[in-house]
Amino acid sequence: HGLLKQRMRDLVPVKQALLRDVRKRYGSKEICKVTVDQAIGGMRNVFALFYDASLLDAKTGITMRDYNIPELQEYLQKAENGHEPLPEALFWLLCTGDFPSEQEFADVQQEWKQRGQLDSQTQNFILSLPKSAHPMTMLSQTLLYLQKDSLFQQAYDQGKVSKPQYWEYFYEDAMDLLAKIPRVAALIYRHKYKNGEIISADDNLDWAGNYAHMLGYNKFEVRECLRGYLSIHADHEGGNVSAHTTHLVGSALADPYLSYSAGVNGLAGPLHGLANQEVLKWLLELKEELGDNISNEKIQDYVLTTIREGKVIPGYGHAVLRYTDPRFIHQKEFAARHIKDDPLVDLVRQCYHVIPPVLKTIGKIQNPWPNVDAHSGVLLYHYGMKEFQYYTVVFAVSRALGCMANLIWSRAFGLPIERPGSITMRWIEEKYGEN
Ligand code: FAM
Repeated sequence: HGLLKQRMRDLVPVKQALLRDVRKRYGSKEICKVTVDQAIGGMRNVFALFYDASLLDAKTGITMRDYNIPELQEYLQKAENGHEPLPEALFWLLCTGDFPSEQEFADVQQEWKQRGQLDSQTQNFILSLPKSAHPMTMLSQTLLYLQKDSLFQQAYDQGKVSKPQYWEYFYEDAMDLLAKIPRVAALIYRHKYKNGEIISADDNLDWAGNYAHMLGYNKFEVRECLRGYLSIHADHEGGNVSAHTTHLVGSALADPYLSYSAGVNGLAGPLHGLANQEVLKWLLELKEELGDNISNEKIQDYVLTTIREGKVIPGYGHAVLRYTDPRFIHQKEFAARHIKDDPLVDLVRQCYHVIPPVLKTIGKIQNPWPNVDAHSGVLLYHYGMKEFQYYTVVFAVSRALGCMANLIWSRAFGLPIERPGSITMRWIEEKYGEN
């Protein structure tokens, strides 16, 4: 077994005892009240999920195991001469709450290399998917294809696994899934856009660097871009659609492949992860219509026209955040360090100044500030990945880290099947009606 599994074996009983204690002491305390408005309005600010690896603050943004994005960038391992955090290190942190030592970090990296091989049937499966399918659909389908390899599912089927062991099987599946997902994602890209010309993995590279390499991008800067990208998108607490879906489906003891395939389907919605492809589309259409050197006033008018047409401004707004997303800032700073004179990157910067005041004038929008998706696409576009339908797949490779860490812990904590109650219109009227 790898060092991470050993560490988890030490940690699981300790944290199980902690949770039992928390439950004993605070189990009957009230977290929040739920109004009829909240039930109808997408459950905003209903705190009814237990999800331990990350927490989102409306003002300051995400913390993963209590560390914010700049701290993660500072403390996690980096590549040689690199500035961006490495996702292998982040996964250790998400699982254990501690930063890995060099040896622990190297061990996860090594394990993912060993587990990452795609056999020829899996490659053929991907290469046989219809090219007209959206890359997110291909990813979800391939995760379902790989489900036959689920050790949890096999052991459960054979009656070999009891509840205290669930997490160990989830762990094995999660590690396999994480090891394979960049290779699956890269092959989907090569199949859909590059005539199926496969680029083999380079075992000297890290997880994210290797993903860049297998996609066909070999500049150090692109690797760095992906290292940062895959780290900052990893987790955003439990209530977002992809994390919540994965968690919910997993609660029925659907294995990690089934659970994450479901999460990926949610991420593929335009109000969630697909927003990053929508941003690029919106920016390119704006440029097409308004040309170069666009004035602030013209952008303002364009924003108002988009909204008048009944569409959203992709990349802006958030269900929880009420200020600029620190993940947006991270990418903006990356661009400032690495990218000079790119008209689209400049346009994103200009939009950052111009769009929020316009959105503020539309009273109903709770958060006029940019989210992570407002920036990520232009970075990939800059480095030559023009196929913006693919961008959410990169998000999905990253989100697997958070979803898998949490899924393992959900089984380790022995959390039950999730089953909230629902109400009808009649129920509301009968309970609160005048007579
Ligand atoms: N452009 C236009 N209208 C917007 C808007 C935007 N960017 N953001 C919110 N609104 C509208 C929203 O559609 C709603 O209108 P109706 O009442 O007519 O339905 C109203 O403002 C109130 O919405 P809210 O309470 O401010 O936001 P929600 O919590 O309902 O929704 C988002 C949050 C993210 C779905 C919403 O802001 C949005 O659609 N943004 C654009 C899509 C996007 O960037 N999604 C990515 C979110 C991201 F962080 C992620 O998941 N990866």
